[in-house]
Amino acid sequence: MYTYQSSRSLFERAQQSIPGGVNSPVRAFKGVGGTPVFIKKAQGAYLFDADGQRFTDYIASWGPMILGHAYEPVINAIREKVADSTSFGAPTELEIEMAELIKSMCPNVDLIRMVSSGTEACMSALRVARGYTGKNKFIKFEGCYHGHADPFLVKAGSGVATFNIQTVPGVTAGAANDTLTCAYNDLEAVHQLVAENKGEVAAIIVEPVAGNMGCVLPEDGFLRGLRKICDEENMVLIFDEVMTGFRLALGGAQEKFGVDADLVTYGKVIGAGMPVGAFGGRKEIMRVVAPLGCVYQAGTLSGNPIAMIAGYTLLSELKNNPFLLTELDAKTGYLKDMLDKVLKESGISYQLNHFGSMLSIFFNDKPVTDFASAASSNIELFKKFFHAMLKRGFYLPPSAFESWFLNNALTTEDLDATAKAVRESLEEIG
Ligand code: HOZ
Repeated sequence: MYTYQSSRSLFERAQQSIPGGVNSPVRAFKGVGGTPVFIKKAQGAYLFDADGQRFTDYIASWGPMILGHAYEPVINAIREKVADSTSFGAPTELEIEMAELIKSMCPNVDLIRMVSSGTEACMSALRVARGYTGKNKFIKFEGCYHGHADPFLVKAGSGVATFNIQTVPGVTAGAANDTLTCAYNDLEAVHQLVAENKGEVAAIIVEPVAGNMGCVLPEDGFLRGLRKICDEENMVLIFDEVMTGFRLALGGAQEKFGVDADLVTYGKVIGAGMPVGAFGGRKEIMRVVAPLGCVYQAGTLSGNPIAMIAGYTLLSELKNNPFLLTELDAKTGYLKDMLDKVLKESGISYQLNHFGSMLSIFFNDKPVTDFASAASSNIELFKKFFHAMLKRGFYLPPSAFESWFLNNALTTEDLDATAKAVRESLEEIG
């Protein structure tokens, strides 16, 4: 059973120097209560806390650890590269190789620019869409999270939803006025927003499978419908693949759903967990980016050699061994079926949303298809469930509004043990 010994004292100490004791809000555990677990290291499918206690990891650093932690080829590549210095602020051949590799997996990406985070990628993609179309407004969906740049912090998911922050102080009305929102999966509402703002909407940005309100799937025709609206109205379709890119398929959600976006954003996955992001897409749009065009975007650490070699190694592994993603999906399907059985037997109302290697349990008797339905779930029960799992050594997302991410280091024994822990946890809280 988990004890919080070192984490408690580290959390107290952290709060003296870091806002809320953490460098990203969700990990403070305010969404579930209690003391955050301070991690010392991770290997394969497991996290180890400051006391050396082991947890089976179901967040995979929020996506990128697709093949597990400290994946040997990635670690070896970083070790070798770091001896050549950690940053140059000048171009390298490796950046070209990285761009070429991504293009080989995502055929509709003609040009791609590296940045240092998913936030930066989304913020830059939006600027590009605005610069390209000459329009200011854009549509985002309630409960979707595209990083913390001002225009996206309107009805956002992830920590904003977890802490129920209605309006983010510091985001000016000027920055937020051009953000139009409607419910995920509601194509009719998108049509209405476009009609009400005729000729003013530059882009639609969407998580093609949402992971920031828990895992919420696009309904049949939703993504295709967005594509059609963008084509008809000369708007740029942006897929935020920070969570889904290279995880759902080599070509991400674009490949999985057969829908091409105009611009795509990626995050930590292309650095194998190092601080990286990227945005890319059709060349006629990407040509507006400086220095080709005047849409300015820059970063000294963009294309950082250590981040590039880590990401290049991970993505090459995935590309050269396509069975890895198939295997991961199969493992997730195996776990999902066991969870379904265990949840059904518990008699507790639930929804199990699942796509590829992402899943979420919502304690809800109605389907969860958007933020309103996700938020109508029994959050208090989720909190109890989270802690019941944690004390059994299973680290789930510490928020009812985040997806689980599986990694391929998980063994059948791990998955069986997870199902057993879920059964015990449900008995405990039911
Ligand atoms: N916003 C991230 C997941 N949606 C959480 C980031 C973190 O706390 O590390």
